Amino acid sequence: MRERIFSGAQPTGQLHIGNYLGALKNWVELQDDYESIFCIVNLHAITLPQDPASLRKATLDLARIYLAAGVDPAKSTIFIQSDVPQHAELAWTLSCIARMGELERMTQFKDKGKGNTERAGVGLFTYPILMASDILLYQTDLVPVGQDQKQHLELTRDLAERFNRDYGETFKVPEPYIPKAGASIKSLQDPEKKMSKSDENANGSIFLLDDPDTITKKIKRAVTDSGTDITFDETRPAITNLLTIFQLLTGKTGEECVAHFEGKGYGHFKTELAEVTVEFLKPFQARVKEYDEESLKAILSAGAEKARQIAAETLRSVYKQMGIN
Ligand code: AQP
Repeated sequence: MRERIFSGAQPTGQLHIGNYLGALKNWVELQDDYESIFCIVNLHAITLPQDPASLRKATLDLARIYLAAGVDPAKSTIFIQSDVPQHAELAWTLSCIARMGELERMTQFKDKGKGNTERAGVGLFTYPILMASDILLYQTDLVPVGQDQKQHLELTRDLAERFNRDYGETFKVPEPYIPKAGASIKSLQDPEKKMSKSDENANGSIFLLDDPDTITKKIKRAVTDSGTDITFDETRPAITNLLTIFQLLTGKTGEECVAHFEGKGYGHFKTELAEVTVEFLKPFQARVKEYDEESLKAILSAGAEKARQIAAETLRSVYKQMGIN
């Protein structure tokens, strides 16, 4: 039997090139070798307020993005989280074995709660438990995610190990799959911060559906560091970030990229990066428009059916081990 991967993205805001390079690109590459399950995590989206009509639309639009990125429904299971009620059920169960202290250490809660724990939603606090539930329900071997999810993955492993220890072997303990390059694409406006959908400054992110003009302007306005060489250099995070995007979009090695830009300046580099990005996103954006609502819903409904079978079996054994049912 092939090993299984599970991953997902939230239908919040617009997906950016960081989401693609850190996660989706790897899903597509791994789907030939792994039994693959990809979820649209709409229950995670409501940890922050959402407009209902926009959320409904964004959920289907995200399915279009998965497909346009190359996730193939003939090879992979694609579904919407809320179509499989076991996610929320297992989350409750795991919340009974998770500890306040370990959740309080989650940096994403601190960032998104903006330090205001009095006003922050409880869902934002317990979100990592729902994520653990997503992964453990499918007896997942490998979870391809960006660097920002590493801490949540560690919590998932801790919860699985604790459950197995206290109630008997039930869950597979998953491994993270975090790519060497692209695991944390940075904001074009502040290379100390990750590129983020919820960044108030849209110039920091290249969205997958940005038009060519916007992409070119954003890249031209991207901040640069001191020094002029186009090289990977930890002390120059801005150029390292831009060069990483170039490397991953062209498929060149790091050395090839550096050699390619030897003796050239930022102006030349940015022009070429903008061209490469626009050319990469053009066919992608055309594919996004290919899926009508009916065919999309058929794919998602078949995916949910398959996911429910695996999820129900896991939840049955969890309840049995705990003395429920
Ligand atoms: N900047 C990034 N570089 C590399 N990978 C990234 N991911 C997110 N940002 C980067 C990875 O994308 C996948 C889907 O992310 P998500 O939809 O769960 O949302 P997120 O991690 O919360 O992403 P954002 O863009 O930062 O959204 P907001 O602003 O809403 O928080 C994940 O695998 C993630 O690691």
